[in-house]
Amino acid sequence: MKRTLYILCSCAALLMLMNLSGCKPKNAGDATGSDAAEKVYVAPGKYDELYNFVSGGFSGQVSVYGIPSGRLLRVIPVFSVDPEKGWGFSEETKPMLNTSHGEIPWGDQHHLDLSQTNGEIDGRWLFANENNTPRIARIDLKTFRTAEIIEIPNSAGNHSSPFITENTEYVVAGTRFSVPMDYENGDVPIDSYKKNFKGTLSFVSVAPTDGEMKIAFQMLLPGMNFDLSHSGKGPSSGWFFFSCYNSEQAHTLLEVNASKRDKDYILAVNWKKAAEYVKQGKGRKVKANYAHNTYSEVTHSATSKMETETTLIDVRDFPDLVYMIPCPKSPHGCDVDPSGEYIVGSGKLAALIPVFSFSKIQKAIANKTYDGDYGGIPVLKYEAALYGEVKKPGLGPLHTEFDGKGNAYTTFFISSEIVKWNIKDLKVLDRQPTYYSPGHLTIPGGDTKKPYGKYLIAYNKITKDRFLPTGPELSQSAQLFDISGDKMKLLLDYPTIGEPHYAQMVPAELISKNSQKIFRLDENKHPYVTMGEKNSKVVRAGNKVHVYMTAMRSHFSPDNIEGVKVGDEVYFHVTNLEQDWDVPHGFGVKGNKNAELLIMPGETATLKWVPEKAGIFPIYCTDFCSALHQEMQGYVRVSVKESKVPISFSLGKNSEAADEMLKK
Ligand code: RUQ
Ligand code: CUA
Repeated sequence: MKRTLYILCSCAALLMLMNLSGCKPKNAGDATGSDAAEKVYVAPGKYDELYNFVSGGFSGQVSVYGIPSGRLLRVIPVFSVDPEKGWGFSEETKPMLNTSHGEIPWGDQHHLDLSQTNGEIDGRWLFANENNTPRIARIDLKTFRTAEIIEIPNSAGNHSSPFITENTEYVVAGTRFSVPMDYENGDVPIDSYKKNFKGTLSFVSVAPTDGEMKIAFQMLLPGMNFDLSHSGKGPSSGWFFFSCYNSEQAHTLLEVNASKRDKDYILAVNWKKAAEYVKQGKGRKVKANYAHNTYSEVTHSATSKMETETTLIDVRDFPDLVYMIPCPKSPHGCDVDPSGEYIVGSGKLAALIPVFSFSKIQKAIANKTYDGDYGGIPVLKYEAALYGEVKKPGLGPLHTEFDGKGNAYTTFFISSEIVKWNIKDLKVLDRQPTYYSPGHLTIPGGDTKKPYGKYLIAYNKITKDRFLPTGPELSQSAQLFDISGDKMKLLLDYPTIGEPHYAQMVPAELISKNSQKIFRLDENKHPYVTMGEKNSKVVRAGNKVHVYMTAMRSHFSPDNIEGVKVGDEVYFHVTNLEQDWDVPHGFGVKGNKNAELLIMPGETATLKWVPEKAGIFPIYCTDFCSALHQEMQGYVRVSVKESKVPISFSLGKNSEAADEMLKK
């Protein structure tokens, strides 16, 4: 009883500490002077120097900013439906959001990683994780569209994801929540956690040419929480490092019960060896049920396939695959420097930063310098793996990025600052306040072998008074720093979308040169494509009505449709015939319980509509496409169920019957 009380008290103290986030740094943190203004000013018509891809947190989407201006360029729908673009509303995109639980309209998107070749950003794909219903998405940077989503079975709260290996061989997914495995009976008492709950780390292979993802294998580990991860590089290539907390294996009141031990762990995983074992046919095949969704740029349609099996590597059967490195106080960030030698663990509740040495880790493994084991996994002696500690850096370190010039930059949530320190001598070089309580930060290429440096962006969790108030809910704030000099200089504050966690930045050139402008109409293999206006038509098949419609400045063909009946399933398959850059057409139907379509040049998209009452229903283009955009409209006549009105459609003419009627 006394003990519990003590724990609760110390926890209260801890919580107070955590809540100190609002304690305001002294100077107002203004990026003063024309100096800063000049550095972020991108003149009208000029382009930004970098793309910045920002995770959307609970918005489920990814946003794209230009840096240094901080201008929002685009929001890419990924895990959440987006009525603006019809994502998840058009028939073609609905399968992208399919999971083993059925179609899910929302996701919680935390981390992003750009594809790499030889440890450098190659500009091909952007990977995004989803926590809530574990998934990984691949975004094609030619089109800035989500091309693929794979669900991760035997996992819950896919947080340490989607970090990639040096040549994008694998993208990983580590479970935050340990849970009973999908292939077992999960109907167990929650307090049987220690016995029945397991953690998995999934290695998803990425095909080198088309990027297609596949769950190559899953590693089975004792129940605990996996938080973040980064791949080794250079000398540590072939290894992956995962931070883990709740080694206490608590299942309730984690803020107290998972903060008891002085140290949790960083798990070092030899993935190259695991991959070899799998290649040799080792590991156990287990039944699984997970969705694998792909979007085709040829058919402009997604397909969702249910997969049925994964390969499980129980680390207890393969003793040379994983090792645990003690890391103080509930480690969060787990970052590897550009040389691949130093691994930085950031304990959320720690007042120092441990830096581990890959070569020392290897030596400790070779010499079996162990400090017992954890659930059968050898635990290396802390000192044997440690390169050194950054002393008194600040309070509550979370994440670290690198500038490629031998410096590391760490965010501190509790003391609300960014601290620059030298990787070799571990001396603090500079500290700048942030407004307020930063989580992640990003430097262009800051987690690769070759950082571009120059800028740093802090993503702050608390905004308070930084912008004009907008009621109880505020946008989160990003802060851009110039890191080209010895001291970091604040340049710009700007609001973000959703709740950004990790982000990536990359010189614009690498991506803009490949950016696709249109889809070629002659390559459109959509099953309901309409090649040219003369082919437009309306076809009834039972209670289904298929409208083969075209859009061209400034009309739809057909634009008058009759013969639709209440309760019909009407499918508008709209092909945008334009072949010019930046001429999308939109499509909306009055009263439809659905979103619009936004159709790019050369693309076909389908909107489903089930009319519920008879009458005249306008349709129109929703995207201002020409001087006569406001003329781009039409009508659908809906008759009662029993009606005998035949299907008819037209563009630019009256029917003979109508002409007769109007004469009278
Ligand atoms: S987290 S604020 Cu979801 Cu990456 Cu550290
Ligand atoms: Cu087409 Cu407006």
